[in-house]
Amino acid sequence: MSAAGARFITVEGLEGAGKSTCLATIRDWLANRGIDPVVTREPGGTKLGEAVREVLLDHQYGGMTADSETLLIFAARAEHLAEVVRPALTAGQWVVCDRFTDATYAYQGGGRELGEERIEPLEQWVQGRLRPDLTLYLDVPVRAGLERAAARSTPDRFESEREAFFERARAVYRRRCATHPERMRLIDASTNLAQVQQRIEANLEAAFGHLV
Ligand code: Z5A
Repeated sequence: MSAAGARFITVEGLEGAGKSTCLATIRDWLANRGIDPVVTREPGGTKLGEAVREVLLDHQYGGMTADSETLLIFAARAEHLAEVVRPALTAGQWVVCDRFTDATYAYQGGGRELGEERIEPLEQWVQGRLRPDLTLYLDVPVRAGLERAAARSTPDRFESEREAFFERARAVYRRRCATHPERMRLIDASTNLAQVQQRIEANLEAAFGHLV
């Protein structure tokens, strides 16, 4: 598992929640303490993972079943853990990941209505006991997030889903923050960027301030 001191941080949120800003804030906070983390993403982070990501986001595969989608995500995750995440943690490097398994619970479990009982065994199989040390979930009302995301780029296969899909995903994220208080923090991301940034820094300080 991780060498003493190395930590695994994940960032979650619906479209337009502001994950990119959050990742930059985490990187700066760590850099100010002399830590240069591995910053990575899911799906992705490896050659195979990036290829799977392209398939997942491509409208061409719009008819994919929820089962196929979930299995592809976990295949990419297995590769990502083996090639990137576990080696870094073992070597004592911090890892910051844009989305991880909470996204599968939210999007496939909630959005696609697979339910968590389909995802739990895969999580166990692929991750064993590995869980993030801290997960920052940026919470934003669905419509506000979609408006922010739409202003940025053409919608991909997920971004083209109906609002009800994202409402279900948001409900799962919020519920998981309540049921996993040891590692998940809900951050109100509906306000201006400076305020969101302050909340992120406060959470990092509370979780790791005593370590770094
Ligand atoms: N997916 C899945 O289904 N299951 C899984 O297990 C995993 C993933 C791991 C790709 O992920 C898709 O994969 C994703 C779920 C699925 N679905 N989609 N779409 P992704 O992480 O690449 O997807 P994304 O949600 O599109 O992420 P993003 O574009 O990288 O980041 P973001 O959080 O959506 O937003 P942002 O780029 O940081 O911000 C968006 C815009 O809003 C930008 O112009 C900002 O300047 C603006 N913004 C951000 N915060 C604020 C505030 N506070 N005020 C005002 N404006 C703001």
